[in-house]
Amino acid sequence: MYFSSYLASVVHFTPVISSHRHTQTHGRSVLIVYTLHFTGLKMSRAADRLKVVLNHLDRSHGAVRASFTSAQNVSYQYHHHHPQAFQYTFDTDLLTPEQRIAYEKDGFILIRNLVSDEDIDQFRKEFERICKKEVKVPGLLVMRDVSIAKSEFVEGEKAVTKLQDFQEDPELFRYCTLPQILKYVKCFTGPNIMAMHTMLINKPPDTGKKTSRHPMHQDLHYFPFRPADRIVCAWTAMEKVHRQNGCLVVLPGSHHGTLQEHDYPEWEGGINKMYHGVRNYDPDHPRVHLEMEKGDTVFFHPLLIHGSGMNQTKGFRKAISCHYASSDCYYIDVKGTTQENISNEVKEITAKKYGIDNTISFQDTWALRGRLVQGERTSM
Ligand SMILES: O=C(O)CCC(=O)C(=O)O
Repeated sequence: MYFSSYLASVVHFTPVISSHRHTQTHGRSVLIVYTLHFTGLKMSRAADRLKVVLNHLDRSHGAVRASFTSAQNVSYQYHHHHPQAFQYTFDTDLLTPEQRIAYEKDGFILIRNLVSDEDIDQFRKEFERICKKEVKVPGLLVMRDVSIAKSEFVEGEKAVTKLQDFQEDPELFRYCTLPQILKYVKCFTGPNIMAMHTMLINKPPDTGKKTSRHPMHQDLHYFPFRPADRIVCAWTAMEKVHRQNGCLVVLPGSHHGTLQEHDYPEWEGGINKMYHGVRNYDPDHPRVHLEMEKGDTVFFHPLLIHGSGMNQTKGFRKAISCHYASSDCYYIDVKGTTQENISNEVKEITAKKYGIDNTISFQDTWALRGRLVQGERTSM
């Protein structure tokens, strides 16, 4: 289904789907045969481009055939094992074929200069107002670095390392509704979009204890909703981020794996609250450091293993992010799964925050936070 909509973005065609078509499954073999009817020169160029793109997608197992006839019919036979054909993205006429394939293959896509300086400056001002307690936001979780929290009193902005759940702050929440962000989000979630999880991360200069690091993890560990492929994170740099101030580090392609066990890493200098790390991952897996300019935005899959390094500068490294999910997603029960540890922790924190007893379910803590930002609230 996703594959056909992808093709439709490149060329206008009448798909004739043969009986060989196996749709999206978690199996490893996909065989799709499409017949495309092209209607002009532009279409042929698009077909050439598509051929190149499909060839990039799979070399060893792929069989991409294009044969033009006098009626300008093109037949593609596409048979591959890895990665699956368009499991992770929808066609919305926005992503180029190359961008779609990059996300399918790597699990992230970086869009430069997506959020304006003016917007980011306003988010920064709002963050300062919150830190100075000029604004009180219901449900907001204000977090402090473990090494700063344990040391001398530090005032205001310098004490705060993360704001979480800012959905009740109209100014910060404006980030989650920016049309240029939602346009991309729709490519991953489809048209019904919920903003589920909001954060402004103010990574502090490391105190020497290496606590400013964020351990490698998969965000899905925190989420009791599925399917994972209909969830995406948008993370926007609020200033230049680079290796020195602890940019994001990702393991490309790790979203093809499953959800791993997570827990607090045993770090000598301590570890921040709720910073669970993935227990086992291949330390030799290639890494990409996402160096970004102010306003650049990365969209990534919730199974992508990622984290961020130590902030070795004197400044606070700021980023704003939102996790979106299709409102067609459904809640799952995490009892007896690897997510039980985080579920208990979140329930406890939420009960404290809202002054309720902790009979609240993990799913309810998310239903409380989620906000529809586009389309219809169908299930979540
Ligand atoms: O901004 C960062 O340093 C990492 C954020 C992150 O991965 C998270 O909070 O899940």
